[in-house]
Amino acid sequence: MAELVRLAQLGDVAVITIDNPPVNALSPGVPEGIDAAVKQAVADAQVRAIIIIGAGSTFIAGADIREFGKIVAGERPKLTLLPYLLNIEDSPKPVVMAIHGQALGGGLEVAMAGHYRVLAPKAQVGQPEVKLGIIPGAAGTQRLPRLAGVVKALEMCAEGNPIRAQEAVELGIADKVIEGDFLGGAVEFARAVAEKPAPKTRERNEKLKGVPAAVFQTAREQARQKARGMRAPLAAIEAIEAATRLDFFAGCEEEARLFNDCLFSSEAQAMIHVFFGERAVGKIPGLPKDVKPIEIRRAAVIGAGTMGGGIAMNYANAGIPVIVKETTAEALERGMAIIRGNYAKSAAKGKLSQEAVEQRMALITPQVTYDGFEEADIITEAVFENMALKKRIFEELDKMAKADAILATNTSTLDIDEIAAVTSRPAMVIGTHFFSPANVMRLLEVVRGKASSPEVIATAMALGKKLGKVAVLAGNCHGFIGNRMVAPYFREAYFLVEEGASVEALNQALYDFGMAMGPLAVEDLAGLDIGWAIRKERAAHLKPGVRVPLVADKLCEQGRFGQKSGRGWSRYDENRKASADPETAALIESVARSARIERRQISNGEIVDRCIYALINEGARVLEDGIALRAVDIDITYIYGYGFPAWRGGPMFFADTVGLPKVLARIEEFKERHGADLWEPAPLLKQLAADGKTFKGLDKQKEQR
Ligand code: T1G
Repeated sequence: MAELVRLAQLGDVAVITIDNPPVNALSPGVPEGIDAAVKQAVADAQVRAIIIIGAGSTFIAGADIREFGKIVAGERPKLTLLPYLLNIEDSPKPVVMAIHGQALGGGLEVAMAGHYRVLAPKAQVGQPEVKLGIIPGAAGTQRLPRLAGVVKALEMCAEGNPIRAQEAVELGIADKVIEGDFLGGAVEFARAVAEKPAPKTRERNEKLKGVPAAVFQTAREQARQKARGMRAPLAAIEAIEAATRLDFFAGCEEEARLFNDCLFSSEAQAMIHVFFGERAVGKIPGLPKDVKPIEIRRAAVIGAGTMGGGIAMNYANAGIPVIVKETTAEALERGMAIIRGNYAKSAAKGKLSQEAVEQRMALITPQVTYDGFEEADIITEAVFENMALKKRIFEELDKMAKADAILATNTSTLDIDEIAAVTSRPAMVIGTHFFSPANVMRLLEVVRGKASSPEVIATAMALGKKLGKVAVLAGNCHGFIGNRMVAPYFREAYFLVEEGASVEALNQALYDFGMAMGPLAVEDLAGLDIGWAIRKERAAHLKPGVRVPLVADKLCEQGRFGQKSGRGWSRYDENRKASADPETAALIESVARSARIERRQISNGEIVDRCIYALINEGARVLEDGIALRAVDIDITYIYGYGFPAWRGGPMFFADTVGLPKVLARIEEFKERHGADLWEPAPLLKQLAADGKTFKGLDKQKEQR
């Protein structure tokens, strides 16, 4: 077994290198290796100072999260870092932590147990544990406030975002940024502090004093807003508050109690599932290992509307020059003004410098002609959701694009094969379905056609990562993974308001469940006309006699398309603030009456079950049909594209948490009441429930094949 920790000597400085690729996680054997090396260096009379550094691209990315994954199997993870950190801190010789890449979670906790910390210019440090549904478990909530102060420690631990090197020095977390030869600079620093007293972080209590209770109150309120429904951020705040009340060791015990609370929560199981899921979706079984993505140096986008403009921004943000074509100069101007407006907002929030804004704008070339399209490596069509229009455009693109150019469509529902069939290069055609706003939403649904080549699939998946997206591969069917499943989710929302639930109660029930927004609020934001266009395209495919929603079309016929027209399901003021619309309520009642739909009291439980179980049932069908490769692909699609709460793990993981037999029984109930055409349970769901299996288990099985 390769040595996880190496000890070397540069004159009178011992250098301990952690080498556990790919991210130097604190897997079993690493803390023990560090401890042994520190003891050896302390015992060596020649050694005056000790450096701890990471091999490869990073310092330490934290505890080995795979260890947590074992919890599901009922094993208690080995997480006994604390004593090793005390040994480092109690070393009579100064220990300098030399951090390049990331020092995250347990990685920063190791670093803070050292006496000094030096950083490479691009280094980042952070406590991201809350993003896994847990909190720091190795004194991070006790040592960080001692170095950075309570307010910053609260922000770093409750939100989990890393900070850059310079800020870490300014806050007192680190001592110096070393430019140029990093190890050389670290050795020089170590020699300079060798004779100085080694400051122990646990004894630096000055920043813990006199912190008003309001600081914690504010942090809790912010956590409740930003991480709605989550326990971990509140637990992190509690642990840091304990640091201001208790001595170091008692504070560590309180942290350990809170850590274990979180660790064994379904929230943590769900978020660890999402962590590994986000990495698993990038792995495409069956794609030849040697397939090489095509390099994308130049891009072009058809359409500068909401989607086209956002897609162009993604390319510019990734440093890829992009042409944006519109049909008229007015439409182009409108589109470019929205793009510049979006960048201005980011600059106003301090997320981008004005110089960066101008650099990105300079990468976007607006035009009303196809000039330059012949040089693009990928051309993305982002026009209105109409098959005839998309076909016409692909016929045109096929004639002028260079032979090895990829032709991508941003369609959110339409048949990729039908679009590809109008070209002479169906192997180069693929779906790249971005989500609105395309420059913000992290999901990219890559849709393979039956002719899409392995290179083109690999390129689209790699491009997703380059554009800062989480790319999920979907098969070609109506609506692919996301929109195919969202149709029954919306269907039930429409039916529930027709049967008596108010628009507000329906939105609130799903919001309280954890969805970013209720379904009807989402539709008001996106525009009811999008769903209307899709329903019109689908009308011919509907089975006669099956119940269909009635109100949504009526609202559209009255021009009520949601926020953009000030009225939809709800009414919106000039600040787009929603309020109940009595006219909508009256319309719903009259439509229900004329359709003889019985109206009744409907509980929030029924609202959630019908919407979420409709989603899960269709999800099982999407899996059966091979449209999604794994259940986790569906989970990641819904978390990054449809506002499904990550702390529930996604719809399929959530179903496992509830228990498939229970989900199935509830669906059977709905089938009984609303008919098999709407609620026939998916065969896969029935099979798994009968076999006592889970969707996660199914993924594991596939992985092991
Ligand atoms: N444990 C195990 N595996 C890990 C890992 C970790 N901490 N971090 C990454 N990996 C795997 C990952 O699954 C992938 O595997 C490969 O490494 C490359 O990762 C005690 C309790 C460091 C910013 O939350 O944020 O410490 O897919 O694709 O984009 O209080 O990984 O190749 O098989 O993400 O360059 C806290 C988690 C743990 C940081 C690098 N730490 N990692 O990003 O590569 S809890 C974290 C990251 C803790 C203590 C507590 C990122 C990264 P595979 P990657 P990347």
